[in-house]
Amino acid sequence: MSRLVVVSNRVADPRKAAAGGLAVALGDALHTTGGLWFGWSGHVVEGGAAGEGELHLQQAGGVKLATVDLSAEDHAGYYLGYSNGVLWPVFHYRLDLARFDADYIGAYRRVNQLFARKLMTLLKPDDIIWVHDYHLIPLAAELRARGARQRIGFFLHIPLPPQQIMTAIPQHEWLMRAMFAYDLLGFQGEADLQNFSRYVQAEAGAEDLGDNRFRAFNSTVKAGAFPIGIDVDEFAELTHAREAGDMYERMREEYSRRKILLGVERLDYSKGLPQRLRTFKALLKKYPENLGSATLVQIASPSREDMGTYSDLRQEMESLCGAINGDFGELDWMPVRYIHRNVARKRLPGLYRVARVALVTPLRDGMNLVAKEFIAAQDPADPGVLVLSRFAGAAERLEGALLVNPYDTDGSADTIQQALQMQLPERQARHQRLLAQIRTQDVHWWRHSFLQALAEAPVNA
Ligand code: ADQ
Repeated sequence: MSRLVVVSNRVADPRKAAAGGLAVALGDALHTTGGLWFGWSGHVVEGGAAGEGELHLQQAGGVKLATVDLSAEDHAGYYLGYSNGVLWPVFHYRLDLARFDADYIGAYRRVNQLFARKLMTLLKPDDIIWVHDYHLIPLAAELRARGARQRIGFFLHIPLPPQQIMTAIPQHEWLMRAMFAYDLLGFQGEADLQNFSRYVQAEAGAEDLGDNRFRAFNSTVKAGAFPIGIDVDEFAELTHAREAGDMYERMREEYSRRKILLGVERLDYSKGLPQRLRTFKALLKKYPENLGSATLVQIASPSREDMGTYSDLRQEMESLCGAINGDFGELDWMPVRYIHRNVARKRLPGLYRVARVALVTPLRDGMNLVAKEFIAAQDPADPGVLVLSRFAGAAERLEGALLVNPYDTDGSADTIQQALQMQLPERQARHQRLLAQIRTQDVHWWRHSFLQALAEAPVNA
């Protein structure tokens, strides 16, 4: 069996509980093949030379972890700059938030070259290489330039926008050419795959060879939609563990006379948080029977705090929450509980289970795993209702959720009211359908189907 090599911006020790479902799922595959996980160490070296970084090797059970430090200059240009200041906003359809600073692209290339150089020293000829996400689009091209002949696959965790948006990136042609150095490109959904197909045919004159194979720049790449899932059994187990149980009991006691609406995400502008608060305010105005009862528990964990757009969002959230509580709150009822912190992974299921309605309303999201975790954590005898944005990748397949357009404040408020009013038989029927879906396409299915497609793809080397 070939060894699996996973490359991603950050590396997690798969043995640690905090690592999360993705790390555990990749950890399984790495473990069985005696694999290697390569990425940035998370260390930023002040005054370090650009394009240089020390390589650290560590054994984590059967898995080898290889990480590289970054100089402060590279971190600023590659991570904060090009990855999160250009690619993240543009791929989430937010051209207005992109900063096309000419220095960023140099750092992005430099770090991908650094990774390729270091990784080459660790590769074996029959390795299978799986590269993850927007930080590393040119990695395969850099590896190929250094002689790598292994199979290389890429999975994009975030959306791929339509051609008209992609082409606003000054280096979009270079990025597109780099994608053709892979043997397999995986996207979250059919919409992303279609965007890719139209984009490469229109901009590169790529030939559609059928079966989602495209030929351009003297290479052939196979593309596919591989919607990521969660480990449903692991999550169900977490739901019954002590930490989740404690959380559930505490919340149930505290909110015994209320209906909890729950939001959980990183504080990111793609997640539609201000829009959600405005919708909640509209709900209270339009359906006053919710006054004194409906409580929005909004957990938003700190994310990319050293970027201006994120601190602006933090301020906006604080002011919106304050205004709603000030206008609608009573001495014995606060409409919004806003917590700007991480919740321990083991406690999350308890929170999901106590919620009557989950609000998963991103403006744009590759998939959204919170939606799936919420479903997995419900009590099938008395499940909560999932209100899901039509712009989350998850909406392509989660039939049974109530879909909303998060830009439509009034319409979304109506749908939330419908969720709050939904009777038990309908809640149960919807939940059953949702649970069946997340079980069919869980994280193991995702990994197997991607790796199988990669093993079958013709190699570009
Ligand atoms: P994210 O944008 O981070 O992921 P998501 O898919 O929802 O979004 O995953 C977030 C994970 O972090 C979930 O497992 C969730 O439980 C956890 N989490 C979020 N907020 C938390 C909090 N406050 N406290 C504790 N845990 C929290 C990117 C893409 C998504 C895609 C995933 C996986 O943007 O579209 O679904 O990768 O491919």
